Amino acid sequence: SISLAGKTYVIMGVANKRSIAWGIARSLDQSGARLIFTYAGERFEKSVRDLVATLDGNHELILPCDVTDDQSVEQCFAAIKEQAGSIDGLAHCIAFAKTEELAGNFSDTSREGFLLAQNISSYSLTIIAKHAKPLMSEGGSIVALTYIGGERVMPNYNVMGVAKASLEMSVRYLAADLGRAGIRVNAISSGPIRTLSSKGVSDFNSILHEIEEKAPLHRNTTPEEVGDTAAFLLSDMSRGITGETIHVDSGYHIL
Ligand code: 0WD
Repeated sequence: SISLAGKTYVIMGVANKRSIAWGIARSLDQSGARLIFTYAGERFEKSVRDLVATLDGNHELILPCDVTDDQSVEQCFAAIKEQAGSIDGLAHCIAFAKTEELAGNFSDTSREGFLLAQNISSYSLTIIAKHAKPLMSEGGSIVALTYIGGERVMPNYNVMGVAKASLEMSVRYLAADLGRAGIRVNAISSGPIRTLSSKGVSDFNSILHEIEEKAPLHRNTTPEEVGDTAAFLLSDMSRGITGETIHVDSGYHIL
């Protein structure tokens, strides 16, 4: 694996051991990086702390960060600055939509549900980038997670597909904005993976089955595969890449 010894990264969005953020955490931990974790609310604190204790490295900074709350984000990054000084990058692995809007007719999407999905799943990247920027004075790398439902219509992905389209465009505008500061911003478009969040997508099993049937590699994506690509994007190996969306999806997107 890539060596990330001496580097510090913030990982946002570990909910449990199935989280894609956890796959990223394991890859970065194996590469020798120092990690800082953020979780959404109190109910996730214990499970995140217990999981982090199982990693090889000693990662002590584990902080709350509710991305719907400007003050929470500001306080989180102030604490990171105080306790870690600078960081080399960040992984944004956060999304949310109401379960009832991940099924049925897209035209039934409520205003509130639409705005909630955009707020947590897309706008959050921008406010995080704003607060992370001063901590990356030597340059850095930001990675966000997206899904092909943000490029093409996929069954039941609905309001989240629109939020992912917005997230992917935010990646490009942020890349253009932060490039002068030596900060790169990229997305990983992951194939479907069974997690807490994906459980909310109606008929998720058929989506997994379709990948096995049709994707060039005829198997589903693992969190480790996404983790290793994130390690690459967060490392200097990818120094020429910004504003990009890399598909880690067994090749499904070419079909
Ligand atoms: O098939 C999949 N699972 C795919 C997921 C395919 C392609 C992309 N993705 C994306 C998701 O859309 C998301 O952006 O990967 C990212 C991570 O999702 P996941 O690993 O599938 O889901 P999960 O394990 O439920 O993690 C989602 C996180 C949780 O972590 P924390 O530790 O923060 O609780 O998003 C968090 C949620 O709690 N989250 C929030 N974090 C901060 N503030 C908020 C919030 N207000 N709301 C939800």
